[in-house]
Amino acid sequence: MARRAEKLRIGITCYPTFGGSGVLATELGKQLALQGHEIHFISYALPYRLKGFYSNVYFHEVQVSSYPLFEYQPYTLTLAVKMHAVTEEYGLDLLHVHYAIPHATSAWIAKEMLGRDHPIKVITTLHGTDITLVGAEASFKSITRFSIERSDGVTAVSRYLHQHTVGEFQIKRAIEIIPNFVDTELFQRSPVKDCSRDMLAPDGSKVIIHISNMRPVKRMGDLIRVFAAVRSRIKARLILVGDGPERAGAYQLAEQLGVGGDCVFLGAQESIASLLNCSDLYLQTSATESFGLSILEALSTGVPVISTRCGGPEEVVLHGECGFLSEVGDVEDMAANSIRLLTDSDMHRAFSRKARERVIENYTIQDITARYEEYYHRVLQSPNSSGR
Ligand code: GMT
Repeated sequence: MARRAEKLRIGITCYPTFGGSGVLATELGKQLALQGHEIHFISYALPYRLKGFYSNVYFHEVQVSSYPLFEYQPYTLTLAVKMHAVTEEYGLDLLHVHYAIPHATSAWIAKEMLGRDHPIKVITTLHGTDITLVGAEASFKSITRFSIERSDGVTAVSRYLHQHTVGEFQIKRAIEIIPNFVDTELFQRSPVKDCSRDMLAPDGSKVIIHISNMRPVKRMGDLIRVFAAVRSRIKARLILVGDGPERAGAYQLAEQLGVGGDCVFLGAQESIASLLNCSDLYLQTSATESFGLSILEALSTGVPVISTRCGGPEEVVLHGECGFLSEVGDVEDMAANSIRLLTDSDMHRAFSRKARERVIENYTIQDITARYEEYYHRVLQSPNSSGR
């Protein structure tokens, strides 16, 4: 896709902690900066993927004030104030917010504060639970809908999320589908990359990996049961990366099922690429998943994927070609598919090759960033969301 020459000043807001939407937003910002755009991250903390210095990248910390009257800090407002200030000070062309709640609402407030004649545009990228769980709660639903309708541009990371948004919120406006991406240079099978496979899985065990923030939606019980069934047939280790409320329960269940010794709970890690580089299989058992960024990182590294049919993964994983899909909760099927892949080296090699090909053809950081750039220019040329 041909790149537009015009350089933009873009404010990006995301959750700075571990989580796919923050990762995606940060990598997008870094890639846009490489193209010469000026990027201003606006959040309450430095995004964790933004360690180090990057040319054309600025960070603006939202101060969260404490006042005895506030049991809950009004972050939505302080964020809006910072967006407004940064837009004025640096002459931003657009605010691109990731995860609707409350970022899209803050951006709308900032835009209103800038006044009717200000040319700023707001683009909201919907990521997942901002639509499927949190945003659909009664306490958020009307403001989520309002903020989507009032954004100048809206993108969703999968067809599944697009459909879900339109159905759940009766959205009439256009929503652009721009899928997530991965850095295929960083995430690739490499014999020289540090892997520590012997430490993770001594005595030639197969390595199954899972990466998530371990919330109920991930169905960690299913994950451990799938692994226990696999372990009863072959020597394997389950590497669990990330942390969250379901971690303790998963640990207990692994002990109960007698596979605790083969489950390695690593907690949050930065070196995901190295860990995937020494993995044989990626396992995910989610109830719903708008995309599944870790799936993409696994496929890019040539790691076949076992996943549930839970939305986005059905668009990314080609069933029977680079992974297998099962119904949500079908532990037996996922275990059988895992065993097939881990015991048939020809099948594993073919799936691994197809996985990498699939990512290179559809989900590279360069191609998807170009799609965002093209969308930015389209939105910048369109009339204001409120018809002004
Ligand atoms: O929605 C969440 O659970 C959090 C969110 C995040 O911030 O990490 O994850 C969502 O966005 C990711 C990036 O687009 C997607 O890869 C995840 O599939 C999606 N999570 C869910 O839909 C459960």
